[in-house]
Amino acid sequence: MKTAAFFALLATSVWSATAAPSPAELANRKAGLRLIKTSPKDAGKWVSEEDKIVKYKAKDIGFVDITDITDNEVLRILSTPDGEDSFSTQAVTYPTAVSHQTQVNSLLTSVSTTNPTSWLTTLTNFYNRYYKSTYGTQAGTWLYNTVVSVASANPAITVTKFTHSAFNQPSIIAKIPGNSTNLVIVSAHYDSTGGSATARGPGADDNGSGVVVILEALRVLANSKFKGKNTLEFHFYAGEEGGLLGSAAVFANYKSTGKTVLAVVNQDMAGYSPSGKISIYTDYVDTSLTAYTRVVATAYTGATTSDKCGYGCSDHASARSNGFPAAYVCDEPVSSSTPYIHSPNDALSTIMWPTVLRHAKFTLAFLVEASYL
Ligand SMILES: *[C@@H]1O[C@H](CO)[C@@H](O)[C@H](O)[C@H]1NC(C)=O
Ligand SMILES: CC(=O)N[C@H]1CO[C@H](CO)[C@@H](O)[C@@H]1O
Ligand SMILES: [Zn+2]
Repeated sequence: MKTAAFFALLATSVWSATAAPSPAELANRKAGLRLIKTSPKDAGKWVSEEDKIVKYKAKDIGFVDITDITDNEVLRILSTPDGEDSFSTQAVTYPTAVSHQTQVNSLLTSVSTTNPTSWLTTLTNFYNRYYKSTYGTQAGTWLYNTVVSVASANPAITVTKFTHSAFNQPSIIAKIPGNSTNLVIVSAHYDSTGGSATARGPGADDNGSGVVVILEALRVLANSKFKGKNTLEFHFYAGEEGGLLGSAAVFANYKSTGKTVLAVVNQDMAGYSPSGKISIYTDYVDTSLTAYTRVVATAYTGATTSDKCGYGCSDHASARSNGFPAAYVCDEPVSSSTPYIHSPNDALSTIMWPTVLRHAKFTLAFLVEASYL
């Protein structure tokens, strides 16, 4: 109900439908250029695929590729400055304290870095996981097979490939059905770049680490045959480095099919933390869900830090722009985060395994607590 009211409100907003494409736009599209936005105020600029990586990603300039986004409500949110939003979403009241410690603590004893170490070794051994490369597709096949294998401990779990028309790397979604179809989602992207389409890109911290922590949470929940009140989903996105492409398509689909999403917690980098504290970012997110995420992280992993990462910094932006409550959890504030991302040096050897363990435990705790929302 609340969702319908939210979309009705947006429909009457000032954003007006885009006119038919101009000749210049058609020429840009025909030339294979992509339209990217680097801030709410940026109307967009046409750049090549390679420039997206070399001139933006590799320089840590966040952007969203809006070439294929046709939903005017989504475009309006992507053009609204952070903090001016009142469009956040489903009517969810998040608890101010955790309430399932016994169940969570018992499951946490099964979390370890044994499997994450093996998975991250394989992920970083792909030459890169660039979403338009054959390596990126091979990484997708390996990850799909691995998720299927982990999930097979509980036949109730489904694993699907969410395919993308513009590139071969699929997004991958595992689902643990609950008593309700309302969704609680944890996510991470699995593509990587080493600074250009053809560079070596091991992507260990960014973002192989996020992938293995949510996979470890899935492994423990599958082995325990966990079934919650809410349905739990584990999203592994393609094409984040290309401007949040995989997550944009997934959440556009969830919006158009009217899914109820109670929480999306995205992790991008979960393996390098000199401070030893989980960092919960506060810009372009849902404020209430972010507060709840901090409650859970503090209860199960201790003190947290905060930071902001700017426009289009990772896939939570796609959940948010499609009207879903999203939070972003990272391993460290920006200033002390890994110096190696988006380069060939983002290697397995730089991973801090206690950080991976902390994030895997947080992920599992969040899923179990939020399964009761
Ligand atoms: C799910 O439904 C079953 C059957 O009604 C019930 O026994 C169980 O407690 C429910 N689980 C949760 C977490 O609500
Ligand atoms: C390659 C990539 O997507 N890296 C992202 C990892 O996460 C940070 C935010 O913590 C982004 O700034 C990077 O773009
Ligand atoms: Zn990333």
